[in-house]
Amino acid sequence: MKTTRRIIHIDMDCFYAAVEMRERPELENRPLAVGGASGRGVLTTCNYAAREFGVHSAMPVFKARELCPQLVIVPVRFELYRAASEAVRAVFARYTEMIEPLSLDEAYLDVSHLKRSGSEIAQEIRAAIQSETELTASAGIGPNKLIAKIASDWNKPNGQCVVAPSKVELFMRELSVQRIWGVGPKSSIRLAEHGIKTCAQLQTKDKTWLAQEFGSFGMELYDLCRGIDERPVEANRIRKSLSNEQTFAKNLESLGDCREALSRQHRELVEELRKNAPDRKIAKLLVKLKFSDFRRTSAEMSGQQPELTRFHKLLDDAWGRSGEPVRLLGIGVRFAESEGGSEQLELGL
Ligand code: TTP
Ligand code: MG
Repeated sequence: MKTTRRIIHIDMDCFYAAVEMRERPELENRPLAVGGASGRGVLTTCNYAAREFGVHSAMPVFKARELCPQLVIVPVRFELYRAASEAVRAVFARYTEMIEPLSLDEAYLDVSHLKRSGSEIAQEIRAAIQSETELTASAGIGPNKLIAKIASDWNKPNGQCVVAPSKVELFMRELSVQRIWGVGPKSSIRLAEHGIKTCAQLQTKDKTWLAQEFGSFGMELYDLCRGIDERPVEANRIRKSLSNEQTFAKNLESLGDCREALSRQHRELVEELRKNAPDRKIAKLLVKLKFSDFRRTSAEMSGQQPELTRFHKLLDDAWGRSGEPVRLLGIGVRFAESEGGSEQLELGL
């Protein structure tokens, strides 16, 4: 018999932009974006006033300015967001030890052991976050990670959504397959070719078909499209690697463009290593690419020092395997083996 779990997924609202508005109240009611300073001029995120104009994260600055000429764009101030993130996690820690952060602004909480309802707990956590950090958060409450994460998006910003176990079937039925964890653009295109857009449609396919189409992920999909997800909330995992990935609003056409982007991501990676893993021994350096046709490749080498020249060499190798433009570039390190868990932290910058 499986026990029923209660998982809360918390996601801060327009996180970097919200912190900037808190720091500069005069910006509060104006369309505001963060980022845009880096080489290719892409926004990291924006507030909800800016979203009304159609502005969104990963949008090139020139496009955002076209849509919203009065947009205020401020540079990223990572230290501030990290401090805010720590304050938010301190609130979580008062409720449960089972906290799995996914990034600075989101985390899963397992509150199965608590007596009160998940909804009540989420409400209280969000109120505490707001009074202690002046930032708002949204929450999803459900019987597993999959449902909780999808639900936290439902009543954003500053809202929450509960999906009781008895409501899972209904919740999944109309859900777009794209909402399922692990279903990327390539898979959703493939599914659409078979006339499958919703989870209900995907539920009609048997395991054999799913395995043929998606390999081992097909077995996971069989469960996920039914709202079944047994992944535990993994607290305190030891990070095995640190990486920085970026999907580009406009594909990188040349090796030169890739090198430029890689250099920028390298600076961020080194900074993150200094802050977050100063004592860890590096074992491997890696670069990964996703091309415009969605094929992926990666290259890695042994190495203890994250030197830019070595990453450039890896990039050259990986890039040479395809003539396609690049839509995603990742750079990272794997740490030397240490005891315990297996977290991979994506900065997603
Ligand atoms: P998100 O939770 O995706 O976005 P958000 O918090 O800005 O807005 P929402 O209200 O829709 O949740 O990401 C959290 C933060 O992570 C975001 O404020 C900026 C940063 N970020 C990146 O660095 N790169 C990205 O590609 C995205 C999407 C976000
Ligand atoms: Mg967020």
